[in-house]
Order: sequence, then C-alpha cells, then structure tokens
Amino acid sequence: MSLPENFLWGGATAANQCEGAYNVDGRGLANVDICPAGKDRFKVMLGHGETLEPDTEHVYPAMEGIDFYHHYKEDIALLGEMGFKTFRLSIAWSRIFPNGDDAEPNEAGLQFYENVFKECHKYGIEPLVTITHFDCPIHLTKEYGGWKNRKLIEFYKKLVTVLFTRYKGLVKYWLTFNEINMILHLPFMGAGLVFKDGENEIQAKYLAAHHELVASAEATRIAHEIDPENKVGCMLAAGQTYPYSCAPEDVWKAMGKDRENYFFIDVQARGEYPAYAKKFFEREGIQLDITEEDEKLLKENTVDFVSFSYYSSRCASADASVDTTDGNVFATVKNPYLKASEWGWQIDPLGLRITMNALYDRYQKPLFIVENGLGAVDQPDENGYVEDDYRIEYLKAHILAMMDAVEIDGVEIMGYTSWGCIDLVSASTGEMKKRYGFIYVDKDDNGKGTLRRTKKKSFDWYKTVIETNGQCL
Ligand code: BGP
Repeated sequence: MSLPENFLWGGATAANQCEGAYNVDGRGLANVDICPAGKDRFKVMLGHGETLEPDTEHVYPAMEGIDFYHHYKEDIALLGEMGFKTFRLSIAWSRIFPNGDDAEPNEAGLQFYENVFKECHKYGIEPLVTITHFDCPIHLTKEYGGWKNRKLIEFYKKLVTVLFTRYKGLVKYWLTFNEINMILHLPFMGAGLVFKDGENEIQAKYLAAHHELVASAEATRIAHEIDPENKVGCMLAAGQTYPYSCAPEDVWKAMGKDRENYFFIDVQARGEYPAYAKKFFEREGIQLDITEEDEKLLKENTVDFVSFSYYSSRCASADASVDTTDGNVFATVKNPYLKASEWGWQIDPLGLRITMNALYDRYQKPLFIVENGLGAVDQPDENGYVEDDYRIEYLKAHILAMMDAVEIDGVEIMGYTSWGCIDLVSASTGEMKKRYGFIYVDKDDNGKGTLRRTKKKSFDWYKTVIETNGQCL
C-alpha cells in the first residue's frame, strides 16, 4: 500500500466561487462581488478596475455561485456518498465581519459555517478550511487600500481568533491564504489592491505580501495557542518551471521564475526572508516595513505543512520571442512536449511528481495537494449525466504521479483534494462553462438553470479511488 491509511482524499471549493447568497444574513460586499465575467474581469482582478461599487444592473458570478449557501446539505451528502475524508472550503470574510473592521462578528455568518462543519462531520468528513481564498471585504480596500496597509494584519488576527475559538473541535486543518503568490499576478483578488495611475505597483504588491506573511504567522501562532491540535498550512500556486533549453541562460531564467513563487513559502516554511529576495528588494528600491518583532514572529511560527495547487508545469526562456501560453494566469513559454486543455493550460502529470519532489526537498515538511484538475466543457445528456472520461484520464494520471512521488521518491503527503469537486464558477473566467466537478450543476453563463445536481461518470470512479485508497484507478 503506497498511501498512508489516513490519507485525506477529497475535493476543494472556495466561498466566492460557490456560495452565492452575497446579500443574505448580513454578509458584506467583498472584492469578488465586483468582478464581472468576461473580458473586463482581468482588468478588475489586476487592480485596474474603474469602480469599487457593485453593478446594480448585473449580477456578477460570485454573487450567485451555485448557491451552496442554500444547498450545502445536499452537496455535502453527495461528497459523503463519494467517501470524502476531507472537504476543502473557504470562509467568506465578509460573512463574519461584513466590513472587515467591525467591532463584533456577525452571528449568522458564524452559524452558517458551524452548520456546514457539523454537516461534514455527519459523514466523517474533516473540513479543511482556507481562511481567505481571493476574498477581502470591499470596505477594507476602500478605507485602507487593502493589504498594503499594515492595519489589515490586526483585522485578520481578529478574524482568525474568532474562527479558531468558535470552531475548536470542529476544524483542525487550516490554510491561511489561498495561492499566496497570486498577489503578484492578480493583486486585487489576492490582496484587495487597486492601483492609481502611476503608482509603484511592485512596491505595493510586496508590501501587501509582507503583511500577509506576517498575518499568516500570527494565524499559525494563534491557532496553536487556541488548540494545539490545529494544523496550519501555507498554500502556493505551484508548478515547476522548466528551462526551455539546456542553455544556461534558460536554466537561470527558470530558476528566477521559481524563486518568485518560492519566496512566499521560503518565508512561511523556513521562517525568514531568503537572501535572493533581500537583494531583489534592494535592486528594485522596494521598501518593506519589516520590524524585529515581525522577524521573530516569522521565525517562531512556521507552518505545519505545505499545501499547493497544481494544474500545470511552467517553462521559461531567456529569448523573449519564444511562444507563450496561459497556465492559471501564469503566462509561460509553450512547452512543445505537452498537450493543453481548451484554455491552454498544459497537461503534465510527471510535472506534479517533479513539483512535489522540489517542494519536499526544499522544505522537508509534509505536503498537501489541495487543488488539481481539468477545466473542461461538459455536455450533459437529458438526465444531466456527463461522460467525462477526459476528466478521469487527467486525474488518474496525476494521482499516479503523486503515488510515484510517495512510493518511489519518499515524499510525505497528507492528502489530495481535487479542485471544484462540484461544478462552480471559474476564477479566471467568471464563467460556469469551465467545469471541474464530479457533480454537474445545471447553471449556464447567463445565470439560467435549475441548479439541479447530478452525478457525472467521474463520481463513481472517484468513489472507487477513495474506497481502495488509490489502488483501483
Ligand atoms: C486556482 C484557484 C481556484 C480555482 C482554480 C482553477 O488558481 O485557487 O480558485 O479557480 O485555480 O482556475 P479556473 O477556475 O480559472 O479554471
């Protein structure tokens, strides 16, 4: 048997992509509520949107999601039927503190997640909770400028203290920030940043990064203090960067690209700013407000495990004229040896094994794959059934690669949660067309549909995978 007996099989979601009910039970508005679907989405996610006010004529994707808020019992029952050991979901900050800086938390929001966690436990499912997944009350952007303001550390501390206290005994696995390196790529989503014309964006991004890193260490400290059973992880949008050729310039370029991402985990897992980052800040004239207390806090409160998403490997070349492709918003050089999804994300199962080995070598902490999957257009029949062999094929190849990393290479791993186990809104497109789930949700890009949930072919397949602890793929 290659995987540990207590291996945490499951699936992952995020509040802003599935909950909907954006104006229910006292929830405040969040950054995600003003991100439209379609062509303007990226502009807003990059921090270049024109307004922070919600559109009164249109309902944006995060506002409705798949209405998990009202369907959670039915949805968790289906996950239970698949035999999930864990379910990754995130907290919508603005359900707990509608403005982010409120004096008291919103009881209805706290009660909602308590109900969800209790429902999970009915089926023996351990919740894995992302404290913030591309989620920030819009008031914190309007009033404080988002995470570039140090005050957000205090608001976050207040949030996590409430969460760890209220959910003690119900939740023990926590992730502080989803894909923390996304601050550099989608700063409005990752850190609630909006840029003025001519603003020094790189300065704002790394300042926000420092504040999130400190907040993450604070969360780790508080989590352990409130309940020593708590396990806290960091979360990286991972994917090893290959050099396009063996030219040393390409190898060097690839190393630099990886360091942009590793930087965050170097701080969270090793407890200090790496030398290459300090030099980079110096060169770029980036000024961070790193205090002695920050340094001590970071050093003493490293994460318990390293979690990551993996969709694709990346590739880099020193030659700027080489073709690029998309890859989960990381523009990357097109690797001629790989096929790609309909959205240009290159498919590379061995890359998962390579990434796992690189992360484990570097950090020597248990890993947790908390996102992996294939975004595809599904064609349901009249009963809502989808023959998604393409999805099974993708997941099977990645699970096999993960098992090789464990069995052959000795990498330590806690679990695997495939992304979007139930269909939900895509983060990059804001659409429903790009689906990842084992469960089909009847909703289209125009907001039409019955919201009926039906099992896809992959549902039974994944049930067997879990039942046999990965032996039967
Ligand atoms: C990751 C995000 C998720 C998720 C996933 C798939 O970056 O953490 O929120 O959406 O990517 O991306 P997409 O939905 O754009 O296909």
